[in-house]
Parts: sequence; C-alpha cells; structure tokens
Amino acid sequence: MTRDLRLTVAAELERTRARTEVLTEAVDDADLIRQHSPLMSPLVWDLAHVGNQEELWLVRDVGGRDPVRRDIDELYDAFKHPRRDRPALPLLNPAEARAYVRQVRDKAMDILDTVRMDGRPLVADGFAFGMIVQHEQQHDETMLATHQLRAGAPVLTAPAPPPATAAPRGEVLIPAGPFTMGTDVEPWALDNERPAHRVDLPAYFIDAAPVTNAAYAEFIAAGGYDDPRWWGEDGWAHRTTAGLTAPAHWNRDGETYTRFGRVERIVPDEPVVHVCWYEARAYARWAGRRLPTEAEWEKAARFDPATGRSRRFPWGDDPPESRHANLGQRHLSPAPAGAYPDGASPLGVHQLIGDVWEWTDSDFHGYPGFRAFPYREYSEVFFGPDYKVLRGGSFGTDAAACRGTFRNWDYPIRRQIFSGFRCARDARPEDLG
Ligand code: AVJ
Ligand code: FE
Repeated sequence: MTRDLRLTVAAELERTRARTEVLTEAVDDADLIRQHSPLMSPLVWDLAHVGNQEELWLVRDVGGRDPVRRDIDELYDAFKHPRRDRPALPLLNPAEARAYVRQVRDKAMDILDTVRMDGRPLVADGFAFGMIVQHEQQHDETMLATHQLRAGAPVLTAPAPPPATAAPRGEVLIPAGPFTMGTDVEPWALDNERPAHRVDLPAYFIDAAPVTNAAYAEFIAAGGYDDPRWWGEDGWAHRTTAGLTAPAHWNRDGETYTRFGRVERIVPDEPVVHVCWYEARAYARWAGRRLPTEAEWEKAARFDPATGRSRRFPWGDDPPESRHANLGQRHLSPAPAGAYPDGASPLGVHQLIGDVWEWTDSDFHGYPGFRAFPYREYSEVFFGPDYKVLRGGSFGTDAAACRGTFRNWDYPIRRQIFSGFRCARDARPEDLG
C-alpha cells in the first residue's frame, strides 16, 4: 500500500499543479495581478495561497521542517483579508509566487518520500496530501470562475462537451426508507462529509436531469423574474437590488451567453449555470416544485435499491472516467442533458456528478457527531443559516474534489460559481399506487 499510495499522491499533486499552471500561464503578469471582480482574488493571490497552504500543512506540520517563508502567512490567510482587499496587499509578484510554489512543492515531494503514512491521523491514508490536492483543485475551480469573469480576448480552449445520447425526461421516484448519508470509509473525505449516519426519508420525486436552459427560459418568458410570489421576501429583495433578469453571463439578446470571452448561442438542452439560490428556488416554486434537500440529493446519487448500500458515485464505486461525468475542466461548459447515460444512478437519475453544482434547499451544518478535522476553519466556522449547500461538482471540478458525499457551500446570492439545480417534490399517496 505505502509505495502505491506515495505514487498516487505524487501523480495527483503533479496533475493538479499542471492545471494550476494552465490557469495561471494563460494570461500575462498584468492580468495575474489584476482583480477581475471584487468577488474574486487576483489569480496571483490564489497561486501563492495554494503554495502557502501546502507549506503550512505538508512542509511544516507533516514534515516538521522550517518555514520556507514565515513572513507571508498573514497575506495568504483567507480569514485575514476579504477578497476585495487582496489586490492592495504587498503580494508576491508572479515570478516570486511561481518560485515560491515550486520551492514548497520540492520540499513536499521530499517529505512524501520519507514520511510514515501510518502514524498520526493527519497522515493516515495520505490524508494531509489528499487535503492539499483537493485544496489546490478547489482554488483551480475558483480561478476558472475568475477567468469567466475576466474581460478581454479568450485565452482558454477545450473541445465541446459530448452530445446527448439519452433523453432523461421528467422525474424519478425515490422510494421511502433509510439510507446511509456521509462516510467513514472514504480516505480523503473532508471533515464535513463525516461521519456516516442513517437518514430515513419519505418517498419523493427528483428530476432525472438538471434544469436546462430551455426550461429556465420558459420561466423567464413567463415573467418569473417579475413575480414576487416565486421569490419570497428575502429573494425578492435580492432580485430587486441586484436587478436580476436572467442567469449571469446571458446577454441582453436572450439568445447568447458569454463564456470565457466567447459569445455563444445558448444551447437549449444544457443545464442552466450561473444562477443563485434565490433564482433556483423561484424557478422551482414557479414550476410547482421545490429544491431537493441535501439528503434527498445524496440518496438519489448514492442509494442502490438492489443492495440497500450507498455507493461512492451514482454509477458505482469506481472513480470517475470521462464516460461517467463532465468533470475536470475537460470542457468549458456543462454538457447537454443525456450526455452521460453511463453515469446515471441505478434509479435513472442523470448527471448528478459534474456539469453544474446543484443548489439544495439545505443550510450548511455538521452531521450528527461532526468533529472538526484538521482545522475548524475548513468547515465548522461556516456552519449555520448563512450558507446553502451545493452538491455534485461542475465541469470545472476535478474528480479529486468530487464524490457522492462531497459538500460545497455558498451564500444564496452568489452565482459566479458554476451553479445550477434540479427540482424535487414530495410523493403523494396517489403517486405511490
Ligand atoms: C468549499 C469551495 C466553499 O473556496 O471557500 C478553499 C474551499 N477552503 N480554501 C472555498 C476552500 C479553503 C471553499 N469552498
Ligand atoms: Fe484556500
């Protein structure tokens, strides 16, 4: 195990750094330093922050080595400076940031060669390394979102996603009963995914695919943005102050959106993306439905009715392959509904993993028996009613940071992330026959 695990970790670290390089070498130094949106850090901050987290956890904690740069911890502590203030900090310049992450990585690789993997819980199964891989991948997705907000000529390219080869229509009935939510066995699962626990749900319906652009356009055409009935008081206040009329990046013509600097025709059967939680909830109410709870999403994604077990992924326990899901920035957009029949769940729910993060109705809380690990600031400080949970990952999420138990969260007004949704509803007695 140990040698194999070391090889896996090394390959994951390298693969992840290659993605970081794609994202940070695609633009010039001026663009790396610039703030493309007050919601985002300058790309050069993300780059050095990734290195700083790797230094804190792998070099200093796991490796017990001296700091590479003790003086910069404060600059790259996400809790010390909000994103909007980061451009004004005396940050490492692009050349310094690149040299810093290289230096940290060399030490981390050296530590990987020698550290015992079976000692402290922090290193058991290579957890600290897995956490750092996931952290860098999460910032890569954040940097991809920054690229989407950046003005100017396109710099990223990727092949178009695959076409639909199935037609997931309507909704799927998930039978009543208990299932296992969360995990005790996934070695690189983060603290908020633990512990595994039983959750008993009444029968419900969930959409066979995420809500598409075509369906969302019907909501717009029906005046959904102008009818306070669908929004609730909080949602309507936001809808009004923010002047929402369509998903972010849709152009005024109503026929195109701008993606990574390119104006493209809206693809009707692609999942809608760049909607906030309030928009998702308003659509669901207009459609006579609701957002799924987090437990409903996870049961649809993991429950195997044949065995009663929870799977790692909708298609089984094997890691994602390109035929299963649109992950990892292989494409620069969601794929049409029906593009991944091989990734469907046993009950026939499609595209739960990849394409778009799916808003759920649930606030972000710890599971019963939650224990912060290895630090409170990863999850626990965000628990409470301010954040809504998103599930399933997007086309910009790497497989290393995505699984059936993975939880993401954000404020209900946010839509710079690759966020979409699907709807659900309670099953009525007459639905159950
Ligand atoms: C889990 C995506 C909400 O970006 O704030 C990155 C991940 N945590 N660095 C975030 C994270 C620390 C986190 N999200
Ligand atoms: Fe971070």
